[in-house]
Amino acid sequence: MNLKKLGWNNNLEENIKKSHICRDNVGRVIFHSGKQYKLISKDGELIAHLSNSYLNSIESKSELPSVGDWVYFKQIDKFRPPQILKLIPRKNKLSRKVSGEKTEEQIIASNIDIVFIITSANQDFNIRRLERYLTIINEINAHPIIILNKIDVCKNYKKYINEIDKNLPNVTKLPISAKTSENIEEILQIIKPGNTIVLVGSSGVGKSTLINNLLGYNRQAIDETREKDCKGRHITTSRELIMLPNGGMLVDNPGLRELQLWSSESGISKTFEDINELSRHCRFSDCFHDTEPGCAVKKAVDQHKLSQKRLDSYKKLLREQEYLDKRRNTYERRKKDKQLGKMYRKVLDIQRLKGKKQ
Ligand SMILES: Nc1nc2c(ncn2[C@@H]2O[C@H](COP(=O)(O)OP(=O)(O)O)[C@@H](O)[C@H]2O)c(=O)[nH]1
Ligand SMILES: [Mg+2]
Ligand SMILES: [Zn+2]
Repeated sequence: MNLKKLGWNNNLEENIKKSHICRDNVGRVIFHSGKQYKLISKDGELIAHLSNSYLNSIESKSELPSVGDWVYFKQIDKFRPPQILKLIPRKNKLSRKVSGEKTEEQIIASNIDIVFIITSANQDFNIRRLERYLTIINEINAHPIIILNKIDVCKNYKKYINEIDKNLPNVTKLPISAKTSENIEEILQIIKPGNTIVLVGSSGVGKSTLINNLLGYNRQAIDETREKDCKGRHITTSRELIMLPNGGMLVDNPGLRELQLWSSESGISKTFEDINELSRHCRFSDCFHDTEPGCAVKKAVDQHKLSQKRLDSYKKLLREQEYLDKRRNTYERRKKDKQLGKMYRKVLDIQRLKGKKQ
């Protein structure tokens, strides 16, 4: 197996050199379930287990290897599967807040080059949702590409393309049909050997159909039952790195329905560069673009140079970010308090033991 085809690069090479890790002992996570990890290495696929030393060394779940991560593994004795000993630092990671009340990070995939944002040319299409995806992707410095699918059943799909042009300038977009293979060639040209690509988008937009088309056989389950309401169900149950025949790797996604921002400060400013640029001309540097006098952003809205909806969307994402930052800070402080408590009790125990001995 050629490691470069799996995404290996100079940065990673430098990294293992510094840690004196041999290239024979690095693998990329294709899939995992609990402590069991399916890796692909120079010598092909193998199953490895997370070592106890790894588990003991981490402070939060986000430090566990996830799909797309590079890890250092070793066969310690021949009676046990190879052990994962270390995580090789990630270039980036796509994460979300775990669903529900907890403010904890859940990693979807790591070391990502490109994200395909799939939408379909029907009622699924929603500029605000695309903006949200873009914010998250820009934050992690991956290259976003909007894919407008199902153009075979939409006579006037150009109106969606115009909408993208108008609202999301400078974003690469591609109209396709995963079913009839229209423009599939262009997608294949985008994907270079060694590229890691994550597919995001609501369920039913055709992510699995597109993957099957690119692979040339039916690997991913497709839900035909709800085709009429265009919604689809989540039937992709596990996340996995899928190798394409011409090189390149894809990650299909189960359940991104409630995709929430995790960290996205720079992602917001990159996605809303136009608003950022305008705000430099506001009279007050901390202008909320609300009722302040001399607001250049509001002026642009009045002059129809910027849509009110885009401004609302920008503010909404900022508010969400702020709320999440606060919650995360509280969560992290509580975690630290817990750790301190644990340490304190340990010290007390040791002192007590010492006392007994004397
Ligand atoms: N007409 C048409 N239907 C498609 C296309 N791509 C996917 N579909 C249909 O959309 C439904 C959901 O597709 P699926 O790949 O399961 O979506 P996923 O939830 O995003 O993985 C299925 O009924 C597919 O046959 C397309 O390009 N054109
Ligand atoms: Mg699917
Ligand atoms: Zn302003």
